[in-house]
Amino acid sequence: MTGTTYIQQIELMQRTLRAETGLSANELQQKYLGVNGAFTLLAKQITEIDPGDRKVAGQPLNNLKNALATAVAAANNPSVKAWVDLSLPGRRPAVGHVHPISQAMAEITKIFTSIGFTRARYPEIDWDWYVFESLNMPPDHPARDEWETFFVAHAPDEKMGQMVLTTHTSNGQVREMERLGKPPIRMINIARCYRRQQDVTHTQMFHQFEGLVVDKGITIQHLKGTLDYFAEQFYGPGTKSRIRPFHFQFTEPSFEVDFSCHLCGGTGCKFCKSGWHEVGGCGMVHPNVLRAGGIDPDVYTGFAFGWGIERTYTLKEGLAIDDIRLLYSGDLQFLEQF
Ligand code: FA5
Repeated sequence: MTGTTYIQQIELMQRTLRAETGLSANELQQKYLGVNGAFTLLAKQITEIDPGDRKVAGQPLNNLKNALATAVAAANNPSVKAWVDLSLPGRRPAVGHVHPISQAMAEITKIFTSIGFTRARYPEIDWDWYVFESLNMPPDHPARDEWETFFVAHAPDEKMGQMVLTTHTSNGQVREMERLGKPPIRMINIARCYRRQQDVTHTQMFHQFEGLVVDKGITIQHLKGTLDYFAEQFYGPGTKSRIRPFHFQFTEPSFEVDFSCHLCGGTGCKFCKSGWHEVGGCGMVHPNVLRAGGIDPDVYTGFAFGWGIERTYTLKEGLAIDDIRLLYSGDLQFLEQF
């Protein structure tokens, strides 16, 4: 007999056992596990198989025999009330899937890399220099108050300052300028960020994606074109972007970015503000930031933008999530929907 035929016989016995719903535990013991039982007889036949195949063929027989012996023992144990029904179908193990924010990160990466951006990754625990000072926020500048910062208990560096948990992905701007040495730069930096904030629209740990483009002759038109392209790709055809004057220390001029609401088509509904959603900030890179990255602002210009992924994603069609903390609650009933 071949090993395959032997395994087929075990499978046949398994099917037969499943159909034995009318037998008591003692009858099953006698018919299958006793000295002349089906298992004993099949076990003897293993000597007919090629010795090299015996281990592989014998294992499933032992597994099945042990399962039946356990069930029979349990049924004979007076403390076990319920008879184990071998005919019941097995339980399917839960299969996980990629977290919705990781799905969004993959989608955002694809949208930008398809137009020539390169995905960058920079430290999530970084020096004050990259997070604030090189971004035109000298020590004690009041603009720093906006980033409710977690400081790391680590000896400060003379030039780099203190270590902080990155409050935004803008720390990648000067790092990318240093990495490349000179333009052209087309970076998309996606990372975790941290702030001392917690409510229905804020979490202490969240994600941002940061775009940075620096080259000769870059204007606001390039920025607006990129925002419109992203709006259509991520939210669907017909979605528009709009920029409103704002203030960031590291961009001049600076804007807040809105996308038209794809749920109401921009007419206004309970999910948006008069047809628009606010998603993040953007602007033309401040000359001081270019200088901090070793780039001459008289030769090159650039734009940058930065958005929260949680907010960007929850606005996507059909995902009207009213509390972004749910995303990190570990609640499977919630997460399995995505
Ligand atoms: C910034 O972080 C700027 N670095 C953005 C930027 C980049 C401007 C480049 C100009 C040029 P702001 O603090 O507004 O900006 O945060 C941007 C977005 O991050 C917010 O609109 C929001 O969507 C998200 N965000 C900020 N804090 C939190 C938080 N605690 N939880 C969840 N999302 C947050």
